[in-house]
Formats: sequence, C-alpha cells, structure tokens
Amino acid sequence: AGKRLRVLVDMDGVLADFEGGFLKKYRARYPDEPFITLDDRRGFWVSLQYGQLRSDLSEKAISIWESKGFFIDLDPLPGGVEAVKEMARMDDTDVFICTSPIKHYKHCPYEKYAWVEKHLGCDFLEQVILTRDKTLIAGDLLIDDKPDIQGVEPTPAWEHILFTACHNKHLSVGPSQRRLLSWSDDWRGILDSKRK
Ligand code: BVP
Repeated sequence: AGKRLRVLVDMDGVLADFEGGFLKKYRARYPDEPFITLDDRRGFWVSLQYGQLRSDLSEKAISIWESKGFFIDLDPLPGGVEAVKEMARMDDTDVFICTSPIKHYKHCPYEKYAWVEKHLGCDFLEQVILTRDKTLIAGDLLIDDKPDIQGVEPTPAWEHILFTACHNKHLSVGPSQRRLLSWSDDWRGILDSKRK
C-alpha cells in the first residue's frame, strides 16, 4: 500500500477542443481572411502562427478566444471526459484539472468552471485549478499538450506527459518525454507506472 497518485489534467487541447473551436469561429467571423488548417498548425501559439501568415491576423485570432461564449462552447475531445471520470473513481487516485486562463478575464475563468460543470458535473468543480504557473502545482503527472511548461519553479514535482495535438504532432521530443497520443492511448498504464 503506497501513497495516493495525483494526476493533473490540462483542459484546452486535452479535454476541450480549443483548436477546432477556434478555427470554426475564426472562419465564421472572418470568412474572407486566410486561415491555417489544423493539419498545417505548428507551434503552441495560434496567435503567433496567424501573425506570421499576415501581421494583422494575430489580433483577429486573439479576438476569437476573447469573445463571450468561446470557452464554454468548446466541444469535448474524444474520450477525455470519460477518462477523467474513470480516473476519479480509481482507488488511491486524485485528479485535478489544471488550466491557465487567458489574461482577458471577462469570460474565460467563468466559462472554464461552467464547462467543467456541464461536462463533468458540479462535484468536479472541487478539482479545478486555475493558474498561469503550473510549475507551482505539485502532482505526480501533468497531462498537457504544451511542449514547454515553464514557470518560477525550476524543478516541478510532476512528470509532464505530452498530449498529442495538431500543433505538436510533428515535434521530436526528447527520449525522456512520454506522450499520450489520444485518450484511446494507454493512459491507465502511464498512471500505473507512477504508482509506488
Ligand atoms: O486558455 C488557453 C488559451 C490561451 O492560452 C491558454 C493555454 O492554457 P493551457 O492549455 O496551457 O492551460 N492561448 C493564447 C494564445 C495567444 C495569446 Br496572445 C494562443 O495562441 N493559444 C492559446 O492557447
């Protein structure tokens, strides 16, 4: 009998389809502007790649996720909600949703809580951690689609599992970095590998 396993699960790009939701609303709002297909996405920052396409498109992209309704309308990514619910039911396992809100705070933090309530239930609101610095949060695992997770703590407690997304699938990561290809991949095996 060991201690409990603590799993931190990111929201955008892991549980909620940020990229798909962005592209759909961007194309609806700016039908005559160029866009980047999900297949052509490279790099974590959508705004950066749109700015490289044409400099004024960066602020157009930002206007999409700063709009009311953007975060609450995101569709769940396949299998994510089910996986997190199953994790939460496992013995000796604590699951937290660890997500960074945007600094335009009018809608995003509220809608992130509303999304969790809608898709995971109000009991799950207890598990939400909003932070701009995930290195401060202690856990055994952090499942996140952002390749470089940095902050003020140089040696975070967690092992980062890179969740595959359109923007990171071509990245060659170091031999020490483990990936979760999707929620159909062996997330249970990754959790078991950390149990003592
Ligand atoms: O809430 C998301 C959207 C925002 O950053 C947050 C990432 O949170 P985590 O997934 O790390 O928890 N975001 C912002 C920009 C540009 C801002 Br300027 C972006 O291009 N992509 C992006 O996800």
